[in-house]
Amino acid sequence: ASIPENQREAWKKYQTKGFSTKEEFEKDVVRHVETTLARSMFNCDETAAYAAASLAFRDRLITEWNRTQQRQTFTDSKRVYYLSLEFLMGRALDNAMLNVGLKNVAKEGMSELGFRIEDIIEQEHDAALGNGGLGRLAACFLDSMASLNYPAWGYGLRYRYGIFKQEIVDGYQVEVPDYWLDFNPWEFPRHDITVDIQFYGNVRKYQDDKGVQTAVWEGGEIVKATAFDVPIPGYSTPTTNNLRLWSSKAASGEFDFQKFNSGDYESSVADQQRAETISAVLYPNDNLERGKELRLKQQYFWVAASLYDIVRRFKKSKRAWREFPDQVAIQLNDTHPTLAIVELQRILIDLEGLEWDEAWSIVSQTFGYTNHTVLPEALEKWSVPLFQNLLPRHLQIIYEINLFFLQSVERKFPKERELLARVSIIEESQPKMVRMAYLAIVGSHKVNGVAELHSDLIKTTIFKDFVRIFGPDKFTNVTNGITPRRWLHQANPRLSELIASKTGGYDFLKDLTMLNKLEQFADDKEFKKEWQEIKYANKVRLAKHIKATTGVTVNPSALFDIQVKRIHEYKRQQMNIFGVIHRYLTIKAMSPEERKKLAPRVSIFGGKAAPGYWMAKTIIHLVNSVGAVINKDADVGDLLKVIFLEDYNVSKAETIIPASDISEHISTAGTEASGTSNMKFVLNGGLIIGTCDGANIEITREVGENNIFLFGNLSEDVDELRHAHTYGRHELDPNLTKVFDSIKSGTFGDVNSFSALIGAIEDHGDYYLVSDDFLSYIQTQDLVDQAYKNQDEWVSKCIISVARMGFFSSDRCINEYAESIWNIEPLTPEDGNTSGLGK
Ligand code: F58
Repeated sequence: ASIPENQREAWKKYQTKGFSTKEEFEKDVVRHVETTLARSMFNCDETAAYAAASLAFRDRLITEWNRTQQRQTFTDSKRVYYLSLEFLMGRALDNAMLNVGLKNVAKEGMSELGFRIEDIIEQEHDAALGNGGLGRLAACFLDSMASLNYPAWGYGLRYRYGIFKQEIVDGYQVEVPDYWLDFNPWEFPRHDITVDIQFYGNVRKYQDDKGVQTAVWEGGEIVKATAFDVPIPGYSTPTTNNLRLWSSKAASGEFDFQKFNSGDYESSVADQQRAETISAVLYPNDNLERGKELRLKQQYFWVAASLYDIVRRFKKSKRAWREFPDQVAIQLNDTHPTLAIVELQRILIDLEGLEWDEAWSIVSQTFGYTNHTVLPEALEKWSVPLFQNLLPRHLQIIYEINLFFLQSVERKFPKERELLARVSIIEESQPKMVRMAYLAIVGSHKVNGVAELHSDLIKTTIFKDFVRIFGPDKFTNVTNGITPRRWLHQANPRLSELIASKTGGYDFLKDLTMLNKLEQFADDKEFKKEWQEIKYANKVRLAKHIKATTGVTVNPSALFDIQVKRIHEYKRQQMNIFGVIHRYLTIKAMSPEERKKLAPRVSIFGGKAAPGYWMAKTIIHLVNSVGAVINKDADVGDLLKVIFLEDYNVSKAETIIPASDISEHISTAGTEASGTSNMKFVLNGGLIIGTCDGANIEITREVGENNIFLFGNLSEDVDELRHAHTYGRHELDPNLTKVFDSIKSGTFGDVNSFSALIGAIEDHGDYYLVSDDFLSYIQTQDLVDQAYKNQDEWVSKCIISVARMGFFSSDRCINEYAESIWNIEPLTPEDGNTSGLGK
């Protein structure tokens, strides 16, 4: 329904522009307090002030959002759709204020109304719809896509519960549900945009008069998907993109009235609840797949709704189907959305009547697949019987895809029987399994890893056969990046300001390679002093947080050594805490004179363990138990403190990361696909102690070997070492044995609690090579101590490192995807002047 020409003048006259001055902002805030929040004048606490300020910004964003969408529709440009089951967004208000360039306006406005902007920002609950790196990467990508003016949409699930809140009770992790939707001013419910999603049922095949076979998927159950839109503002651009999250509801509406009237109230409510369960909760596993039916249901629900939406938008353009890949690029964030490949093929052949080959050519040109792991336990597989029951038509199509694929392999490599079994999308196990990564490879035109080493590894290990089959050009690398807007400007405003003062304003936030201008100040006394002051202030801020949350006093002049990330054996937090115990034992054995020469250290840990990952929970327990002993040992005092920070999340990361002197990225070589917090820490002027793994390798190439503390075995040696552990004699490093002895003697409480952790290393082959790397780890930590003593040199290293981090902007990364995978161009108002309500 469009307004006729005659009436449009009136519309144009009152077109919303959104506030741009302090006065207009204040007016919006007061209006929202009085009307939207229905509060009487002057009855406003910090929660209400946060709500009103957010609503004022939301109004502005949605106006920009509308213009962006009109522009994209008008120019009919190719769009990219980023499909991710996780978007770890964190807080939105601060980001929105900075990206639209009105933080100062808001700050002064709020202050006139009686509030401190910092307190208002703190009111916001994180949007924590993700587990870790993969989800946060998706959030950084949204920021970059909008900041670079790409016509891009994110599609995800609107979980009612995000990643659980972690509490530490008596040293143990306790999970508390994260109900974050109580009040969320950042989403727009679109009750008019709904899609019916089908599950279960049967497939009936019949022939029409012309003998053409058609498959009809019928019966089963229908669940309704409703869209919720979250505006994504670009930094200092006219673009506000969209993140569309789907929420599930029973198709029948509130509840089944027939059942209700016939007295079956309970079961009518049960239907409703079963439908709502689909988008109820984020699965809290990080790098582990468990094959639960509800998870597959989530995947199909989200993928089917998103594809319906994408296809509907394409159809409005009235183009021929073969032009679909010129208009649409779909990126699969890991294998979780792989069903999209099957669903699009189904739409084209079953609903739109295309021939198989024509449809398949469209499908396989549309998709790109990003792999994020080589860990076998994280590769998705779904049991065929489960599939058969839930998505019978999709299973048939998968079998067809597999048949045609295997036939082509057979033609190319006629004599290689085992090859067919190895690359089959269906694994011939008991029960049979659908290998989602293989399906994703077969159905995409590009497959990429997320750091150079990782992309090489997938080509030579898990996907080796596919490189032979499809040729090497299908496989590529796009090294991850992070958005400097959130991870420098927002998290570390003072450092950002200092950099701006030396590089000619804030342009570096749009072109991060401009940081290289800092290198000339690496020996500038005045500059170094300011640099150090900022780091110190950031450490003071974290020390306050530590005091407030743990009660422990830490000295901000001590070296802050931080490892914050999901707890996982491959990430080796256990090696870190064993190193801390080693340090403790060393200090205890020293004379008071010797102790005076030591550099004081604060070892800081943070991260969640998957609720069912017992070994990870044991690591958390050990860290807390070690902290409890060391922190109250008067012998040690300030020389060593051990802190476990509860409930690590995006907003806490913004406080923690700028406060590091050294951060730990110490995964067993070849296991961490990329890592992205490594980039965040260095960008904030901290150095790294790390293994030759993931993006650490490229960080080393950029900042130089002298500015990073690398240690440990290389990925090419890992197999050999593991083999030796299993079949040879496996002698532990004597330093590690001493650490184990002290744990076993009860120094840190109940011995049995930690026996599995020690057992994994002593008796079960030390799969993650903790012992093999231990000596080199503690020796390298000693080098860190030495280096830190020379503050003058240390600060120069930090400055040089920051100056060389330009490569790791997610802007660079998104431009690479746009050029080599999506084939899309940026779109700004100059490119497409929209008539009517547009600019
Ligand atoms: C992470 N994967 C990688 N997966 O571990 C990390 O090296 C990389 O930097 C990052 O992706 C971005 O590329 C990761 O976070 C998950 O959390 C999945 C969640 C869903 C289940 C399987 C693991």
